[in-house]
Amino acid sequence: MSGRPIRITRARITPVAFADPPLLNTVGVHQPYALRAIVQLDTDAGLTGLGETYADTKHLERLTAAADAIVGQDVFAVNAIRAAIADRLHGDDAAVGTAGMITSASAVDQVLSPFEVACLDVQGHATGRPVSDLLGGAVRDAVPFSAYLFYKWAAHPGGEPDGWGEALYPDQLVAQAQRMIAEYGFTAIKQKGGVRPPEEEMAAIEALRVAFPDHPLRLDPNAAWTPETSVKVATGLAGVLEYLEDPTPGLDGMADVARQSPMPLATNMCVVAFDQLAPAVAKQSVGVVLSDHHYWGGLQRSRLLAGICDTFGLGLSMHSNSHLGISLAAMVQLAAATPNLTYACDTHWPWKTEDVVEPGVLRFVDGAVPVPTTPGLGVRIDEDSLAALHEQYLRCGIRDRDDTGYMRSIDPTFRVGSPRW
Ligand code: GKR
Ligand code: MG
Repeated sequence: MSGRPIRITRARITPVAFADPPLLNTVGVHQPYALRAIVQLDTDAGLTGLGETYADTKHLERLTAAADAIVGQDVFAVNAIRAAIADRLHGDDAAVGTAGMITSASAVDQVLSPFEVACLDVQGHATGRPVSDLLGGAVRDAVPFSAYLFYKWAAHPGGEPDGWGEALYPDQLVAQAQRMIAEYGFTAIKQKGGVRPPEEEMAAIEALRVAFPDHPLRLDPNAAWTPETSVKVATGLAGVLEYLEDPTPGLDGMADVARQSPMPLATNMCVVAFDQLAPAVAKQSVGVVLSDHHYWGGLQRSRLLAGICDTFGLGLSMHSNSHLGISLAAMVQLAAATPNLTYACDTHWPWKTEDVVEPGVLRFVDGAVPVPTTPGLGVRIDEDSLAALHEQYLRCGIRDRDDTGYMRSIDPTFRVGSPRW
């Protein structure tokens, strides 16, 4: 291989919208469409790399500015690309809530992420190696994911039922889990909470334990509980949960709960950026960090996070928002090359019915996605699907994720509180 740089000639950013069921969480309900931005990075070598990220208005504006700033950079010079993005965003880098409930992640790292993934995709194509090889090499040939259960309505108001049916009570959640596990083979279960009163959510977990005696179980109320409520739930579910995710807001509240909790606490809310790691370790707020390359600055910086977690004895899992195939491919390549990522990763995958990648490459076998071994991420864009989902974005009118606003358009009395119970 020659040492010639591979220079970025253009970064195309296409916002897309894909159908999303009415999944409930503590801040409201998913809108009928979820938004993503697809990045296609063209280079002077004729190779194009793919990336995927959020598509909220402010984030799109920053992506567009960054796309302009990185033209001419070498895809192997990710440090220089990050510096160019930081420089361009300087003065406009306040954290915004692009990921629903995640509000304090680094803007520079969020913007860098899809470009870094696309650079690695190009590097992989140029060298003939899968991205996992560029991250240190795969240590597993398939990446396990968990069944991600949600309380949900049967349909969006005025819309057609989505096929999954209503899930507001324990038996309905068990039915949801049974179907998801039958279809995908998941070997771990995550229950999204913060929706029903805590005792009902505990009953749902107990029902899942009876139905699935051997599946590790997790509960994530997205900081909906006071420390006192959190401790009650944690002690009530001793020996049942593998970890309790973000029961209460803030590093201090989490530390308070952690001291009294029989199981580890996990987070994708109070540790979402590098500067939050030192205080979290000092306060012993969490036992497990859920990584997410979309806000930790891409795959290489997520490996850096993994190293820090390893050093300080923190467990590592992986967070998910509603996403498409480019993101799943990136998550799989990263997880394959991260030895200490020992928990089954989160994914919203079963909830979506549309995509922008050619089908067939990403599939679930016994709850795990076999790691693509072809060059780059291993997925290819389907230009017709990309165009159709872009049209859908233009038509649907949604420009920002707003679970609370959508919920209030249906139930004007809906109140958000963290903590709520
Ligand atoms: O999609 O409603 C959702 C989730 O609640 C998501 O917004 C969270 O970011 O899944 C996430 C979590 O683990 O907190
Ligand atoms: Mg979470």
